[in-house]
Amino acid sequence: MSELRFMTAGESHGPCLTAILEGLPAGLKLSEENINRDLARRQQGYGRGGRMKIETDKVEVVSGVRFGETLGGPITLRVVNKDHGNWGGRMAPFGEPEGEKVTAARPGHADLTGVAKYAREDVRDILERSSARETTMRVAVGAICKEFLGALGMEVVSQVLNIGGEAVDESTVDRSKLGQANGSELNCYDQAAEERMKARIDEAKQEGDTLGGVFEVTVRGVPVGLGSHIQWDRRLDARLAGAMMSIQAIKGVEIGAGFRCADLPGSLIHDEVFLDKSGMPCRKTNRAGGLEGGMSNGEEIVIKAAMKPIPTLMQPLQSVDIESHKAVMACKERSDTCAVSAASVVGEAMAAIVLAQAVCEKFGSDALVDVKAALAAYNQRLRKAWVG
Ligand code: EPS
Repeated sequence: MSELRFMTAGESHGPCLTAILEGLPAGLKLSEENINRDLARRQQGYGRGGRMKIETDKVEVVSGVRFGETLGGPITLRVVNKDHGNWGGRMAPFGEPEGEKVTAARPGHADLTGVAKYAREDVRDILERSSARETTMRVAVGAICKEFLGALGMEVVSQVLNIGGEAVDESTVDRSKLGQANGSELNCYDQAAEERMKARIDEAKQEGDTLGGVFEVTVRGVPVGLGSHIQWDRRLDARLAGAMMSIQAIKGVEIGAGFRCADLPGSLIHDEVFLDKSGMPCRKTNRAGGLEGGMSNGEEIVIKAAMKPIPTLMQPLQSVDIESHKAVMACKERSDTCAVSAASVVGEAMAAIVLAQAVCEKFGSDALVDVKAALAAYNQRLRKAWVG
């Protein structure tokens, strides 16, 4: 298995968020601007709440990089929570507790199960870590992995397909434009659908409600044969699905035709194989979503993820108080009406991390120059086998 791994730390209103990424090769050029660009993309989106007006997430790289190049050692990243300054001593690591306890658990959040499992008496002890603010660090780590994949000719892009039932007409989307800035406030490539989505978000906000949706992540330029059919935990489709499912509020993942595979016969699902002009195998359809037998087949990898509506409702749902054990309405924390476009940026990051892991497994991870040479030699072998 790959040595590439990462871990995040930090509470939503603690002093800062941190990540350590280990296992990327040395010699990869990095720029803070590219990491910060993705951090800013994650913060944007129609329907985001007040917190995003306070924060301007900027990365600090405090290890593993020298003069803009990776050294091969653990890369430590930090993003300061500006809001921490407004919280006085309420998130202090030591000293007497300050501030009111949160005791009314929100249905749909980690609150109720978290206080039971960790024996806490303040829901804040749970919600601070379960908050999707943690995804800031996944995006920073993912931005670095994207640079690595980019150096090998791969690209990770995304689009929002559905918000609260307002869906994109996928037949009108020019897929070659995915990843290009188009002025959309929802990372959406169907303008008419975006207008409907925004109206739906306005309506939900008015009603004190929240909305989920669907986003899609596409990875282009993927070499044939990442992942493996050999063992369950080496299957790339399983690893990508798990990575998507690990994003807060994700309730469903599809690869390629996904659940549609259940309705259609094999003749309408499997992608027929042809020879391209140069004599290499190719496919004219991609219902497999670029993955067959747990391995990349060289087509675009296409993953969809469904996000549930955020559980913090301004018109709260019925719940229970963990202290008085009385029926109460759930607590109201400042929150977002909809964060599906933010989640699409997190989806890109998770896909990039898993792909970077799989690349390192197959082509090595000490020096970028050696990884590039191993990939080139492999592609040459495949071409030679077919074309001579
Ligand atoms: C988020 C920061 C949070 C929320 C949101 C995501 O900030 P705060 O709690 O200070 O408003 O806006 O988190 C949730 C909705 C949640 O349920 O955890 C972020 O940085 O993305």
